Parts: sequence; structure tokens; C-alpha cells
Amino acid sequence: MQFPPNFLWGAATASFQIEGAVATDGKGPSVWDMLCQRPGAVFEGHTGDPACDHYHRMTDDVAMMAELGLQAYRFSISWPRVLPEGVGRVNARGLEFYDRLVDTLLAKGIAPYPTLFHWDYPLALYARGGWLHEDSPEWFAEYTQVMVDKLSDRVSNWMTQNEPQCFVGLGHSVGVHAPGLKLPWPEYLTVLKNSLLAHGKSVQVIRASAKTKPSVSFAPVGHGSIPASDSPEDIAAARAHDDNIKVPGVWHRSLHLDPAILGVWPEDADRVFGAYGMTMSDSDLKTICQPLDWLGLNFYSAPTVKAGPDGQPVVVKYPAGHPQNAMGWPITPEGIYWMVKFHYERYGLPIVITENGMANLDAVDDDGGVHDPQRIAYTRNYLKQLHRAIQDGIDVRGYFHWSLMDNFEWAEGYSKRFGLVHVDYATQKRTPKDSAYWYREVIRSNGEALKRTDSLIGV
Ligand code: IFM
Repeated sequence: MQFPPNFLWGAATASFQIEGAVATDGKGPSVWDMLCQRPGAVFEGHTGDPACDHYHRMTDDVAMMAELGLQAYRFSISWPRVLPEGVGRVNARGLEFYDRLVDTLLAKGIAPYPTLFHWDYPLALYARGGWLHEDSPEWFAEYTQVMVDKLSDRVSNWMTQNEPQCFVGLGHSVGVHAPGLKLPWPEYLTVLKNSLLAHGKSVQVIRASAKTKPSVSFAPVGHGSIPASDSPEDIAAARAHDDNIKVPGVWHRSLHLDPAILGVWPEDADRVFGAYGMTMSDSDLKTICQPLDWLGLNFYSAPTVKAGPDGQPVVVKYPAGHPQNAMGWPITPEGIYWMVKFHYERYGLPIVITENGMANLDAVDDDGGVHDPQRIAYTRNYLKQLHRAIQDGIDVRGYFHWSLMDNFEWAEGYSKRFGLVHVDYATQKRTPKDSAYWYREVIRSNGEALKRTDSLIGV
């Protein structure tokens, strides 16, 4: 079972989830620092300090990545570490951290894949209105310029934003992510529009200023419904379940991807959200829709969908006891196949899986190892389905496991462990789990190791 010759194997993290050092070397606070102080917002009051203390342990962490055979590393840049007020004054020490990170990765032969924004929005800009402010797209463009000027002589692969559905929807409508707002739909739509304009302007800046030829994308949540059967009706229903907007909601894929990739505001978005006064002009869409080189997709779980008597999608409930991860998310390997298929058919861009993995109840065993056969089985089965998609002609170019190491899982604090590497937060000891050694074998064999079903290869 071979993946294509240049297939890229990596792992991913995000700044707030691993760096710690939330007020070190001139870093400004982010909206996540603020939300962590709100009683009840984050599991047991956990905060971003010290997380994995990666800010101080970066060199060793990169050495560990090299030992694990990673070819690429997806990380995010903390906007307020670089621009403590969000715009204006640059914090040289913050910038220097990412400069060193890139050099350290390159010295180990690991390709850097930075994401400009993975949710740690500068608190100073939030105080000025945040994503509701009409200047917020420009603020993001200014920040992009700083990073491109600094890193683009060595970095060519850029992602603008991670999972806009989450920071827009969970942050500004559902209220469980920072900044913890439950805005009415009109304001939600303003945040959505400004985030889209910010993405577009950011791509423009990257293309205009990069010193090496850039390859640009973003990393939305990948939705994929699994058809209940191979019948054309069920397949059409599963596709419609992902594409159609029937009621106001924050997860609709096409609210983000249609404007950014197709340059259109979906008709059913107009129908469902039209009453809330948001307008999307041709000139907005022109700014938002910039050419992308590939599409990053984060994928974890999918519903199964069948065609109802009228052909409309109906979600089929998973039976009691269906496998799930420690977040309670159903384990659905086939979902990644349908997710990349439906996205490729609708958007036509080459795809990179920018996140995929599972939270598990991992602990260090008496023998000093961390044995996580569930994560190995999960990843093996998802990767086999990804391979199936490639065999079917879908242009998938890479896979980043989420996550390199256990980290701050947002509102769940440190209670959920997604890493290939176990982190003891009290001592900061890193212990590669069995899955890390297994993944190294998968990378080394370019997928051939997936044919084996035992969990101990490479350990
Ligand atoms: O930890 C998150 C990540 O920051 C964004 N995607 C989903 C992961 C697991 O919840």
C-alpha cells in the first residue's frame, strides 16, 4: 500500500495549545488568555501556561520531530507574540522565536507549514471591536505582511486561518471558544464576512511580497457525510447534507469555502440568512476569492446519512456502543474518504489533510511506555480510506497528524490527549507513544506499513 512518491507526512500543533510563555519576552495577551480567566469557561480553570512550554523547549522538540521521521511540521504563529497590540509595534523577540523555529526545522530537513491564525487573537484588537471592526481585515493583512517579510525567504507553504467555522462560530455565536460571545446572527455574519475578507487580503499580501514562490491555502473544518449505502440516492443525500444550508448555523461549510474558493455567496445562505441584513458585494467576493494552491482540510468525524422518502438527507443514528474517541466523537474512517471526495468534486483543488487524530485516555505505563493501540487503529483505518480516495483519482498531497504532542485542548483544558507524544505537564517530560513509533514506520515505508494490523511495528 504505497502513497504517491511525493506524498508529505507531518504532524501539527498550534501556538496557544503548546507554547506556554503567555506573557514572556513582550508577548501581548490573546482572547484565549482572557477566556481562561472566566470562571467555568475552561475545564478546571486550566490556562495556556505552561502548556508544553514549547517556547523554551523548541530546539529539543524539533529534534524529537526529526527522530520521529516527520517530513513537515504544521505550526501556528501567535499574532500577539509578534504584535502585542495586534498592529503597529513589532515585538522583535517574539518574531525571533519563529525565525529560529523555521531555521531549526530546516536544519533538520523538516518543511515548515505555518498557519497565520489559529485562534489566539490579540486582546488589544478585541478591545477595539475585534472581528466586528471594519478594519479587522486590514489588521490581519498588516500582521501577514510582518510574517511574510520575516519568513518568506525560507517558508513557501502558508495557511491563513485555521478552522474559521470554530473561531467565527464557536467564538462569536455559540460562545464556548474565545472570545466567548453569543452574538445575534447579524453580528455573527459581520464576523464571518470580516474573517473572509481578512483571508483574501492575507493571500494577496503573501502573493505580492513573498520572497520565494508561495504555495497558499487555509485549513477549514472538513465536513464529510457517509452515505448509508452505495445507492445514488444515499450518495446524493450525503452530498446535499454537506452542501445545503437549511437553517441558520455555524458549521455550514459553504459559508466559508464557497466565497473563498468559488467566489460566490451561496444562494441558500442568502435565503436562510438574508433577513439579517448582511450584504456580500461583488467587490467583497473579488477580495475574498484569491487563487489558492491547495485546500487544507481538518477531519475527525462524520455522520452517516441516507435519503429520506423525499430524497432529502436524513442522519442515521449510530448504534449504542459505536466506537468513539475521548471527546465523545464517533470514529468514522470512511468519513475521510467521502470528505475528500466531496470537497474535491466541489472545489477542485489538491487537498492536504491538515489535521486528523484522536483524543485518547493515555497514561505512562509501568514499563515507561505509553501504549495507545486505539490511536494506531484509528489512524491506520483513516489512512487506508485516504489511500482509497487517492486510488480513486483524488489529488491528496499530504497528511498532518493532530497532534504532535498532547496539549491545551481549548475549553477541555489539558483533560484530552491528542498527541503522538505524551506530555507530563508537571515535569514537561515528553514520551513518544507507541503510535509515534508506528507513525514513523508509516512515514518510512510511505504507507506500506498500513498493511500490517499489529500495533507494535516500530516500537
Ligand atoms: O485541538 C483542536 C485544534 O486546535 C483544531 N482542530 C481540532 C483539534 C481537536 O479538537
